[in-house]
Amino acid sequence: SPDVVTFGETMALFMPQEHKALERATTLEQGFGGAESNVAIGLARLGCSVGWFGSLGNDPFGRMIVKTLRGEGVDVSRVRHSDEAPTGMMFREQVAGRLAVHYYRKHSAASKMTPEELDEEYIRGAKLLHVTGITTALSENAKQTVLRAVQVAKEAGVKICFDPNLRLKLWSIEEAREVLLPLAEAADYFMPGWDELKLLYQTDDYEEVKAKLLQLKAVTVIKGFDDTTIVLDKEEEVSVPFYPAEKVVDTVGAGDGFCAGFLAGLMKGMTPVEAVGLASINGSLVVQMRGDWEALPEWTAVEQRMSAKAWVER
Ligand code: KDG
Repeated sequence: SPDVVTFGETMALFMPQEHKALERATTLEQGFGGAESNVAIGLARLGCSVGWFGSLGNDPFGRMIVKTLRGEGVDVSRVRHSDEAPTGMMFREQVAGRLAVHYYRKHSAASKMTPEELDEEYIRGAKLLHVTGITTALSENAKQTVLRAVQVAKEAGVKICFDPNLRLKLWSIEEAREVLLPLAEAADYFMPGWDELKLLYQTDDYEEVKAKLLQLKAVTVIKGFDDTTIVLDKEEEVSVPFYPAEKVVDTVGAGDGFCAGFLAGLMKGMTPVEAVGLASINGSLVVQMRGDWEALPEWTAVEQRMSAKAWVER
């Protein structure tokens, strides 16, 4: 198995050119995105061994996704192509300067994934399993698939990384809490954004949130707390400033790029605080280009930036 294994739903992505609104667009740019495959591409570009799987439709979009991932060096040997259901789709547009996402993913191939389809040996053979809350919001069976994968990993001593990736278009905060908080308890690395934590724990008070997080066994990496990242566990609480972005074009995928950098750091033997340094560079590069993963850097580009690392302070 690859060192890092991840899975979830990856969708075809369509965006109007020149930031037009969808209602008026005549041409759309085609791409794809999915939180977990974004992470997988990020890891592969940083030279890590990584596999992504999920169900795609037996259709042109499914083929585009799997071919591109394969080309990026992601192991796609466990991907399924369904004849029964299509690849999910999403559309993005800028409306009055704000990003709007439209999903066409109900009854998609990915939403039909089941625990029985998991190749458990593939998970057992990895060093780390990465899952996100998006998959658990897709359907009951997709949620069960995540829970089973986490259980398999846990029993085999495979580390678990969990990004809640709260998507309130997919479920309510009450439903989300019930599923995401137990997953945070199962994780070795918990990667929420500060905005997500406020919603999950129903408070804006950092000290209150911190008290909850300290009950977890995980190292928590809080993204986006006053332009810093906080690494928190029972031994330490370290705030790492964001690596500055020269320009911000499209913030979608920043969290995934961050996560890929963090996991790559761990795989390269860094401490969580060091890995956040790498994660922050990765995240800052992603936001400077359109798309979820296109701007993810190769290892050499990150290495150069890391050696000029006066900005990392403990
Ligand atoms: O993190 C980026 C993802 O949100 C995007 O790629 C789409 O996976 C996606 C989702 O379900 O929102």
